[in-house]
Amino acid sequence: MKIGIVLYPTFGGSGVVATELGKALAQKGHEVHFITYAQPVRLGSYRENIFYHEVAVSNYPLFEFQPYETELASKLVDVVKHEDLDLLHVHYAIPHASAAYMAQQILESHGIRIPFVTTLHGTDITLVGKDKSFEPVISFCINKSNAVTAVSESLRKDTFTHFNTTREIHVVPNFIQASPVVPAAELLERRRKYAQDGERILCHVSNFRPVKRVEDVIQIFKRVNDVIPSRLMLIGDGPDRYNAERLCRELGVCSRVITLGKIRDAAKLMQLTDLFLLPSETESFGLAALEAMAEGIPVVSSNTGGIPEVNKDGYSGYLSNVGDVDGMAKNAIKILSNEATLNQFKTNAREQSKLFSLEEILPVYENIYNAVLKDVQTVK
Ligand code: GMT
Repeated sequence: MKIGIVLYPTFGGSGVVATELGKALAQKGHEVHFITYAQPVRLGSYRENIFYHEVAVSNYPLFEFQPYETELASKLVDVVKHEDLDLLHVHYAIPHASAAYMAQQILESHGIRIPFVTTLHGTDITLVGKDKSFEPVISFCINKSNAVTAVSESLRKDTFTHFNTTREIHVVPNFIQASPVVPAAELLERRRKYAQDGERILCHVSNFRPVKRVEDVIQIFKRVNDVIPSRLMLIGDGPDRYNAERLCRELGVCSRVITLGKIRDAAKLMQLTDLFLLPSETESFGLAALEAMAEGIPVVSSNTGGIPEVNKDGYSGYLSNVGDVDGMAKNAIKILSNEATLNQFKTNAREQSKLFSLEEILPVYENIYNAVLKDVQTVK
């Protein structure tokens, strides 16, 4: 198949999933064309069967806001036509599904039929979607997509709650490619750069948006560090980084906190840690938690949105209500205070992550692609 993938190229989970999916499809022999405004962060170096088409964003002075959606739709028309694509897979309803719909209509007028699959990731539904002004466009795009997927059952339900649609939405969870277990001696050596022997390392990875509640991360860490000598590794950057650093100073824990900023391959650092914190306000899935679990790192998280579908309470970690920093700290201490308990949670976390392996999920997407292609051929 020749597949066009439209995504946000940044560090966000949707971009990561879309890029990893494209890489896996290419490895299986499909021809994959990424179409977006910058090189996707996780794309890395040259790979066979992968092509990247950059959408040039104009800076014509008349436009105070550049018409990205229109530029993307034009690029899609061009790439579908000249690369002879079979289908488009767009990640995010707006502006990607709306641009795909526009491209589909234009191509139709040229006698070319191209189906598009829309994957809903969360922010488009749970955050943006709550701004009612977007509702007509998002509902329309969902209804016009040739197939729609959502990354969790919770997101699927939210979509029906917030949008005017009754169409079928397939739940296709995010996935992870299992990484080889790193020998303990090597991990210990690398971990000594960040913590002394006997200390625990807690970790948080996000884009530091308010929805991630990074200040809760600091509050939880303070409570844990009061009982168990620990370090906190913060990976990522965003609007709440300043608030997080200010709170560290206020609570007097700065010297215990390692703030690393944006890192392309966060998993290499996550694997040095003992516990992942994800106290988010809302999370359609929580890919970062799954990435931690795949490295054998248990997760203490909130119980919001799709997180309970990923992190199993009392098994791969613990769940608490949003904002319950005392409860999350208690749970963290429960996991970290005893070596045997910690090792059991680490094993469980890795086991739980296997339910979301790439090998399980890739064929699900391929089946959806085949079904939409069949539908289009039948209509022809
Ligand atoms: O919230 C983020 O970190 C970014 C955001 C995105 O759009 O890339 O993530 C959303 O999609 C991820 C991949 O499906 C999910 O794992 C995240 O839970 C989801 N974020 C929210 O729902 C807030």
